[in-house]
Amino acid sequence: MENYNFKDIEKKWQEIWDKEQCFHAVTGEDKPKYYALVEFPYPSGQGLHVGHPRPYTALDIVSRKKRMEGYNVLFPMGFDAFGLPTENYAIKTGVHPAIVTKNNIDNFKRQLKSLGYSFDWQREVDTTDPKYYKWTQWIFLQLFKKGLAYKKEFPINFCTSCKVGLANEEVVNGVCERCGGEVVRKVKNQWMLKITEYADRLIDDLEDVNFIDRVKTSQINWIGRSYGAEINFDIKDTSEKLTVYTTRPDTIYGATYMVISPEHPVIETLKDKISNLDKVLENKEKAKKSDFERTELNKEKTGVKLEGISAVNPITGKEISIFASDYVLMTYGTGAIMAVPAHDTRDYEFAKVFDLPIIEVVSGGDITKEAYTGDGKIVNSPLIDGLGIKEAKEKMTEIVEEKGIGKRKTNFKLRDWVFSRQRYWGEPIPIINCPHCGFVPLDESELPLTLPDVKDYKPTDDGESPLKNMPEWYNIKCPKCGADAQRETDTMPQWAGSSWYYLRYTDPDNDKELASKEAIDYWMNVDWYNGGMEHTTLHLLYSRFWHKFLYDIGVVNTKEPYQKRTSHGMILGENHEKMSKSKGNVVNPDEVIDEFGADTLRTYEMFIGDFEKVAPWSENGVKGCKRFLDRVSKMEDMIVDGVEYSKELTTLMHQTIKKVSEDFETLKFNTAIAQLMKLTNQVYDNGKINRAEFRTFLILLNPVAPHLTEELWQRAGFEGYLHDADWPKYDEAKTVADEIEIPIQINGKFKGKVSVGKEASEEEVKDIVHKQNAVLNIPEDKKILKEIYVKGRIYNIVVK
Ligand code: ANZ
Ligand code: ZN
Repeated sequence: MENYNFKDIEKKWQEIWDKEQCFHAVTGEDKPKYYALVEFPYPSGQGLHVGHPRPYTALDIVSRKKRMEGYNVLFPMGFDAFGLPTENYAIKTGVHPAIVTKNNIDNFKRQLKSLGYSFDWQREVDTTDPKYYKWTQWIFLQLFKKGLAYKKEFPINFCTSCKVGLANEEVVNGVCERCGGEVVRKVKNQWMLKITEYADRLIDDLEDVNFIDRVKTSQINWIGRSYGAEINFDIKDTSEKLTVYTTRPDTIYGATYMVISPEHPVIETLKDKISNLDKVLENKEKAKKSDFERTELNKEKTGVKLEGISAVNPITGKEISIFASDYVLMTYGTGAIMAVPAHDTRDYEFAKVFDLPIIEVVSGGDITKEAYTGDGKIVNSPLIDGLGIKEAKEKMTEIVEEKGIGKRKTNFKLRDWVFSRQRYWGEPIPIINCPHCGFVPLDESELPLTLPDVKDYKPTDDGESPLKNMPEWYNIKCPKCGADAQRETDTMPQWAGSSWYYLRYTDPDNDKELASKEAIDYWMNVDWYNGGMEHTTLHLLYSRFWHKFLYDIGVVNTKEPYQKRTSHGMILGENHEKMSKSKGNVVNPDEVIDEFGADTLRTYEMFIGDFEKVAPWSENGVKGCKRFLDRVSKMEDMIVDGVEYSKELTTLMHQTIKKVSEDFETLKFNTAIAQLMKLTNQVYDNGKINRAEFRTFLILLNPVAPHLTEELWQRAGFEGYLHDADWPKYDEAKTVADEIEIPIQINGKFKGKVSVGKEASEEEVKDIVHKQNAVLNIPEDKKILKEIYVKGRIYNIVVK
């Protein structure tokens, strides 16, 4: 091949793969199955980003290799197409989001196909297709029927710019994750999902899966399980109690005051006794900020003392003051704390502002300077003095339980999942609100409940969904009692559709079930799931939660959806910054493919660096990969006959098969490619490659550069299609060279090399060295004093 004509070659093979449906996975085939999954994209108007091909190529490599190893591989693709950008575009242009979505999906598909992925396109899913979201709604109904979906007045994070309620995780650094707009607290009646019921299992079952450590850690931290106690503090001269949650019952002797959240209900209960109620209520008004702002460590501590009431420390019997401050959240623990300023940084700062007593109860620090949060022995605490923190915690918990003033308690940072969105472009929530019957689920036979056409996609002025403008849609008779009732107008969050899509791929056209039992049993679990680090808290948690629920109601057969989870690093612009339009450093994959070809883009993105780390784009790097493939294409001119590996290349062939096979499984795509480049260089040095070697080489490179290798395979006249070939095997013994090169030194100076058997004795080596006198060139008058052979390393000669 003179010119590596990638355009024709790539087009040709993509058409063949498509026409012959080469990568269609058949359920139930009598081979071991392998399910490889990548996160399906949100089909934005911008099209594919060069970040997408990194994970997609990686698992395409894995999938292609697994097929050649004899697995029945499921490698599906689809679109997570509900969501805000499409809706915002619809608001701006008036074009129906379904049309925008269709166009965007078409564009994404064209781009994905132009990259030559071995996706099974027959199993494509689209979360906005009523045939798909019928089952998203069905899952919601099952959650509702099991009491796991409920509606609650809830102070939510409300984005003032998107005019939409946000889950905690959509609030990043106090602003809206999507638009950067200001987020305020707003009380709204919201659908919630009880993910907290699964909190323990979501942590404990991580034991049984193979997720990379940082992914496991992000799940565990997000759930935030802590062990402690709830302890009751009497409010003096009343029958009321304040219950606190503490992880440090061992420090109770140091609890010199209490703090309640400004929203705590005791304020209402005891309003007649609180003499400065005005100030207390004013403080409550001021606390309407995000949890993030309220708990920031270095934020100035503000609050107000509740005059007229006080509490009693149940262990010391001392009277202590009660404050209300926004650093205590109503949404965590009991909304009240016992403050231990000597050993808690926030309490310390607060005590300094309000000049409150600080009593050391753990030795080891200097509490005149700062809170001591380290380890030490308990002091100033008669019942537990001298104990370490761990034993003291346990002992104090027992004491508290014996005295009947508290109990052991496990707490979680994880909150229930706010499942309502006041938006149009999402799955309608299939619930009817009847004045007599309350919330009535839509009959399952009426699913899917499809989105009606609306005139305007904007939320209403008071932030309700555009469906709230459609009485003709939401007015309905109650299915239970026939009274006038209303449909729910909130829609589901984008997280809904992606919480179970991996199940739908197993049986995407089923209209009787979300997927057949046969398909689920055959394909699940997902063997390997790769996706972005940014999805390893929420998406992963939500889908694991739904999966566990589906397990509990007998729909799926496994406790966890994903056996293995890995994450790739982001691809940055050439200037090492995140790619963005405003920075002008965005690379368009279409342009790269047009100029260099899909195989080059694939090779480059796999060669770009350590898969798990961020990597800056480099045009020179792209060109380097193109040169490599050009060299590969010219290898066909160097082919010589041979049915087994030649003596010169045997070792390198076995080494390469071994390295590539292992590296493709362990995210080391870059070093696998480097090894293939090394082999290529050797072939060029030798000026030839035999058919057996070329055949193996093409198989090894195929998962990375599938078009070029298929073409070369066909041109060389090898049997069938390359992607159907068997993955080559290596012989461990042959990965170590039989012959090794030994440098010769005379008086410490390098004089040349000899080639010897790797197990050769000193005598044999000496023999060879002396036969090569030309290399040594020792003058007649010099006398050899000593010769030393360091086995396998070096041959030293000392002359006089
Ligand atoms: C006394 C104490 C002493 C505490 C000490 C800590 C250190 P994690 O580990 O995150 O669960 N706390 C409890 N409820 C709170 C709320 N609603 N808002 C703000 N803070 C709250 O943290 C539990 C600790 O956070 C609890 O233990 C409590 O302070 C505080 F040396 O109680 B601790
Ligand atoms: Zn009714």
